[in-house]
Amino acid sequence: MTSLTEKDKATVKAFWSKAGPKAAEIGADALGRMLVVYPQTKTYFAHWSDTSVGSGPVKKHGKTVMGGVADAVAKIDDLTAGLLNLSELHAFTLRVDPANFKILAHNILVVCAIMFPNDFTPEVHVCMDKFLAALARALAEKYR
Ligand code: HNI
Repeated sequence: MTSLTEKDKATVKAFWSKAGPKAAEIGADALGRMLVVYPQTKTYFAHWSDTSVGSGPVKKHGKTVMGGVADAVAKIDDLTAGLLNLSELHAFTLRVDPANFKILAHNILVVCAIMFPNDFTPEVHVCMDKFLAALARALAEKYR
């Protein structure tokens, strides 16, 4: 487990200043990919009318999830405390297997690489990977 250095945090914030305005688009694409490539994740969304790529619920929830990521960028200095409520929700109410956080994080990375070919440098890639891993750990906090 590697924690974020001050330089990592600055790199994440700088990349987010470019990617943040496109968060809804990133989220919809990443969530759509997750549901297609890892169909076991669809079980959590059985109450939706449609889980296919580009559908209304996927777009709407993609935006919601990225709101959580934006919040995490803002709370990057203490993700565990910052995401406690969200962790509680996923652990006790939604009962999402925390292994799925890594799967969604991976899909977010894939979409960032596709959408920002110039800004998503190898250095940014490493920092975003560390950040999303830390976010996944913070979301898993309440499962212990
Ligand atoms: Ni997640 C609801 C953020 C990963 C299943 N999720 C939310 C909400 C946010 C959120 C924000 C809305 C909360 C509220 O209503 O107060 N989720 C995040 C973040 C990640 C994540 C930041 C990781 C990057 N969630 C996942 C994963 C799954 C998941 C991997 C399952 C595979 N989330 C859900 C479900 C809901 C949800 C299910 C409720 C959806 C609904 O229809 O209301």
